[in-house]
Amino acid sequence: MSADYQVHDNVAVITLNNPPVNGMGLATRTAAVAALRRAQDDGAIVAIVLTGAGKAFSGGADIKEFNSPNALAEPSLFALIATAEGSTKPVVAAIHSVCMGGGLELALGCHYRVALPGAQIALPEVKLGLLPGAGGTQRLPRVLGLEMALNMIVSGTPVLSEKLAGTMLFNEVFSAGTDLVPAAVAFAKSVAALRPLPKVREMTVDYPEHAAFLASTRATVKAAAGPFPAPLECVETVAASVTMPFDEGIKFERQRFMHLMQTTESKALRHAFFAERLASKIPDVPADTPTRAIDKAAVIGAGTMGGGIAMNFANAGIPVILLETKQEALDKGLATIRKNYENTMKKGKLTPEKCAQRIGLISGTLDYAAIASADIVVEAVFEDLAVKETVFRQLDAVMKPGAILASNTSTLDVDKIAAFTGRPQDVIGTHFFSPANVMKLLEIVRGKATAKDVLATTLALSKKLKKTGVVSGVCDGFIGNRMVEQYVRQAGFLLDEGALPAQVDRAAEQFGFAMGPFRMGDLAGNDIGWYIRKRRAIESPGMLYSKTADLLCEQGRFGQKTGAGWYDYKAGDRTAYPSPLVDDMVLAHSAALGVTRRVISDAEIVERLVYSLVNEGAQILAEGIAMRASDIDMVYLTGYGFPLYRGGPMFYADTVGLPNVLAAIEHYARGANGAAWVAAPLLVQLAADGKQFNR
Ligand code: T1G
Repeated sequence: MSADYQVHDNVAVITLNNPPVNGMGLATRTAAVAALRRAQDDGAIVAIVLTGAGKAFSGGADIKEFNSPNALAEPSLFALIATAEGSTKPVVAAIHSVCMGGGLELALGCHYRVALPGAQIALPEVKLGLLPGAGGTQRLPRVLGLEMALNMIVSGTPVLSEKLAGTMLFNEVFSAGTDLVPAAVAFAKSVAALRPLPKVREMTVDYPEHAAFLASTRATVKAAAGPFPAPLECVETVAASVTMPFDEGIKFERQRFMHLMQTTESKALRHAFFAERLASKIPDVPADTPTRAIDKAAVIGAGTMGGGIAMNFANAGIPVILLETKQEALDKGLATIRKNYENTMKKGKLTPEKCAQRIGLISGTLDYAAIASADIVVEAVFEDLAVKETVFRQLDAVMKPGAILASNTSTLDVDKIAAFTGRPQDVIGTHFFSPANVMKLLEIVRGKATAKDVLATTLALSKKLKKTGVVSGVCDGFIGNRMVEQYVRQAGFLLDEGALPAQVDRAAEQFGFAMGPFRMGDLAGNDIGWYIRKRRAIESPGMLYSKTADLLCEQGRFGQKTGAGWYDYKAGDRTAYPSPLVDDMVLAHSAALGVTRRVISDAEIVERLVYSLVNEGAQILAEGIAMRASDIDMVYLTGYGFPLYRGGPMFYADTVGLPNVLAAIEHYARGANGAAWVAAPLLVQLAADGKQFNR
């Protein structure tokens, strides 16, 4: 059943029961309406308590249902709310935990609301590109006032129930430890005879100067919303709570909600919501796989990556030992970590206590013996297999049995690294993205021998480190970097054929990338790609590249770290200034190639950059390196600055239509540098079958 029914002392207690968060799916709505009617029809019942089982009162409408007919099937959420509000017996919402979205809207339709402290109260629909679509924009302002309601709805941020005590939202917020249902039953008995039954819809919003307030809010929200339409729609619908009668406001809210449901931006946000949660599901590793305790960590290498990785552990409250080979490097690494924390504290984003606590969790050593008892060790040394071999042989010799041996390699073969040890089952790739203490993405590279509990432990650890863990198989570059190589190849060819770095970056950034390929190279360091191209020229000769990136590196223009790269930089200023020297180098290189440069449209630039990701992603999917297209989307949304409102490269390709993507790829295959365009068989097949990547 999706709604349990019990009677306590002539009070009906209805418990929403649809694990994991009592999503208001059709079955739950149907059962709840039936239970309310049953209480209504039972003469012995004097009042009704509505509550939720498990970890939530309700997490809202069942977003898994959104693209199915059930979402709009009767009884709708509206009908359920109307049944509660129209009851002739008082309905008391009893809230112990998460009460969000449609769950809060249902509670607002009840006559009374009581809660325990610590419950997360929110209308987070805006985070899904929506707005509260079951009366929330009209009822919340009536109980919290225009400003507080508007803030909650436009931000979608939860507020703890005790912070809302004393408002009209809650009639009671009980003290911690109260047994909620008996207390709610007692409250229901105390109001059972009171009439008229209080209805939020009959209240009014009192805000005399609302026009001026709403005008300034519109301007602020419009400026902050960027490409997302929902925030401004939230403002307009909440405004209706003061400018329109209730029923008209409801109609307006419904109309705007249905509009937002159809927007690509909302579909992309809903896709990302589920993709993030799906990424941690591994078909052959059951969710209840036992995990190893991770109470102590170690990191090898105190450079930029090693220091950032160590901070992740400290931020999660896990003591971590940083190992270096030279005291000077260790001291430098620890000093950088301290500076990072102190800078964060100076910005007011970290309390002095937390700053000290985190710094206190990080220690340093030059001695491998000092890390032997760590539960996990993450190697973050130079990206060279020989160097990694030395480290892993040493780790194999000293680490306690059962320790997880992880490599932060960004491209190298994790199976080869595992083979340097006598315990390949304990070896795994944990590819953090720079800056490691900031970027959410963690590519978890599963070796052939990686044990299932090691994988499960690493996935659980990624959650504890507040990372988005995405599992990749072993190949050169895993998911993200293997795709970005094709993206950067196209960027180089575009220079040879007629574009300049600033134009390519501008087109990419107008598409929504946080940073175009050349600014990205200057930030990460152009020498990293240079080194990888040299390695690949030996390992897999014949891969065609533009030579411009090599010409740039031969001049030592590695990017921000050398004060010059694709762009010029001024000391202490991270602004990328187009470089006449580089532009001349590009023009000269085209001439040396005998290429007649042509004007290239921004549209072509975007297609070639994005479809190169899509095409390689299709290949990665077909090879089983990525388990699902949405995992590839998560990699690009959380690690490569792909625009969230477009849902990731594979989702974006689905919205463009795979036949259209394929046609464009076939067009570019006939043009200059066309050899780089070999349509992935999976893409060809899906396009032919009229299917999508994210089915
Ligand atoms: N519908 C369906 N499934 C949901 C869900 C929902 N609303 N919320 C969470 N889940 C699933 C989630 O996919 C995961 O599934 C499991 O629950 C645990 O989630 C008309 C239309 C509630 C704070 O936006 O913010 O109401 O992976 O890992 O960290 O106005 O989930 O286990 O299979 O996140 O404890 C508005 C979204 C909907 C709330 C719990 N509501 N959810 O966090 O667990 S739109 C939301 C959350 C709406 C009305 C409109 C969080 C949470 P699985 P989790 P958690």
